[in-house]
Amino acid sequence: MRSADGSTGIATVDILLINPPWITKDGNIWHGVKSTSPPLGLLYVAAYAEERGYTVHVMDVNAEQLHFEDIERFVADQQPPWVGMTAVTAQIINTHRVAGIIKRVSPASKVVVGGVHATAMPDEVLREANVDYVVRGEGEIPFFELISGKAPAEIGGLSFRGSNPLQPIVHNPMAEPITDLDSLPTPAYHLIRFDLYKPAVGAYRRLPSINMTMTRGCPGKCTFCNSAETALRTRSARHVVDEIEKLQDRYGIREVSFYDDTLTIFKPQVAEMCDLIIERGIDLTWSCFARTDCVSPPLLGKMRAAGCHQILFGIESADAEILRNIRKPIDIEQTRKAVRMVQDAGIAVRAAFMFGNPGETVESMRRTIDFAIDLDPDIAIFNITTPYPGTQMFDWALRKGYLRTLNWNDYDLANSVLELPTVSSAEINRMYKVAYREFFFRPSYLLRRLLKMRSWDDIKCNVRALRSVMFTKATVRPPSNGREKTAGTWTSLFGDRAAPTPACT
Ligand code: B12
Ligand code: SF4
Repeated sequence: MRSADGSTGIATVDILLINPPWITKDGNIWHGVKSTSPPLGLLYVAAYAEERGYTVHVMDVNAEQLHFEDIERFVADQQPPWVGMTAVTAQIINTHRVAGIIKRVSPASKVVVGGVHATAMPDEVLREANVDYVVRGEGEIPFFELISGKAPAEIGGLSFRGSNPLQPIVHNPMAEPITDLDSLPTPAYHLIRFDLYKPAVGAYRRLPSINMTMTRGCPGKCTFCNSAETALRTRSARHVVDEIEKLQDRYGIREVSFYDDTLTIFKPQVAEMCDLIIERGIDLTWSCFARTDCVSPPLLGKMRAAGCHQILFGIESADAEILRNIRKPIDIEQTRKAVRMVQDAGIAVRAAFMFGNPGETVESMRRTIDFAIDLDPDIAIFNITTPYPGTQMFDWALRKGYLRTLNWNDYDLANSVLELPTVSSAEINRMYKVAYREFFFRPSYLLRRLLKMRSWDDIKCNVRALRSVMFTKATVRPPSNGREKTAGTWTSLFGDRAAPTPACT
């Protein structure tokens, strides 16, 4: 490893990690809602390498509002031997653009891409010559092994261009999932500027806020989700609470957004975490994601007492047939009960719904909107179904010829990229707008929001959120050429549709 040297053109960092630019388009509901969270995956990879003696620099292009020229200047000046980038699908086109810049101004830098899109589409990512390696799945160990000189052929989860013309891209078997999550260091939050981050409007109570995870993986089988059937593991409650205290000492954090897929899947550990927060008198507010079949009144009581103020449930649809199609067959009466249970415990509910799932019709979307209004969660989020690469839904849609576009910039949940035989994209987009307007512009809802405002910041946030709802519009892309349109039968799309929902431990 090289020592630090301040002079131009000599690397002062061993590794540059970049969160590439995220596209923001008019019409995306996130447009105008200024929020961004620390790139947790990159910070885990960074911390693991730092702990082993490497110097790391993180550029979060979105939070720092950097331009391509800023990246170019930094890379030209620093010539970092290793550059790692993370990407969800909607970032991958920009990731390649950044990779091109890196190779142009620092040809010796090795470019590694990880994250959910690279994991799903390693061949595609490596077809671009500017990318040298793809790390599939958890990145800490494979990335460290790569930079420390282990032979690529021996690194679990690594994909790279090999020398065999018959097999130009080599995909090593996946690395074993990290079982002892307590062995991982705290994400390298010290490498980012805390003041630049803020969760989405309505999703937090206090600042500074931080995102963290207790668990990894999800046993759910949802066809639209990249987390489906991934190895489920948890950190110990003590490890999480120690980390919270450390972050409070270092950065004065007052709020945590738990970004676990379903935090409450490990009920005993979450209960223990709450007990520890209460016992140690930690002043904290926090939120998390959960499933409506993974909460119970005693747990919710503890969560509330430990500072939980909001839970996000992915409810998706009010139509039982659609819920079966997407392999999330939770009974809507159970959902109704869970929402009441959470609200009775004094915790707010943020409910997420999807439009445009297999089997969707105008009537089913109407039912979903009516259900959302009747359920009356504190906040609702409506998304347009997007079949991401790596999901069952993507494979199915590709097979059936239902994808309107393979331009990944359009895979941002505010575009209709699926063309279904049961409903047109135009109808989906229309109902998407109707949903936002009908849900948020109810006088009773507006009054409730108004009464909850406590500060000037609250008012500003709410006005921004309402403005963005008012101007929400989804985009319809023209169908891609040669797309084969076949009518599907919705009853046997994903095999075991009525698979049992995952049991909470
Ligand atoms: C929390 C969350 C959010 C939060 C915060 C995102 C953030 N910036 O932190 C919010 C709500 C803001 C959000 C927004 C979006 N999200 Co989101 N989100 C998640 C969620 C639930 C957890 C992310 C997380 O923190 N994971 C924990 C970290 C540790 O895991 P990780 O990022 O995967 O990183 C590990 C590996 O992937 C790898 N790795 C990652 N990067 C790199 C880089 C290198 C170099 C290496 C070697 C390895 C490596 O190593 C890491 C450590 O092991 C995931 C689902 C999931 N379980 O991952 C969805 C998920 C990532 N989100 C998704 C989507 C679609 C979005 C949005 C596009 C939605 C929208 N329209 O706005 C935006 C995109 C915003 C953006 N630019 O990131 C999809 C992505 C699907 C896809 N193929 O694109 C996911 C997978 C959910 C799903 N549908 O299945 N999201
Ligand atoms: S329960 Fe949530 S995180 Fe798990 S597979 Fe389904 S949508 Fe994904």
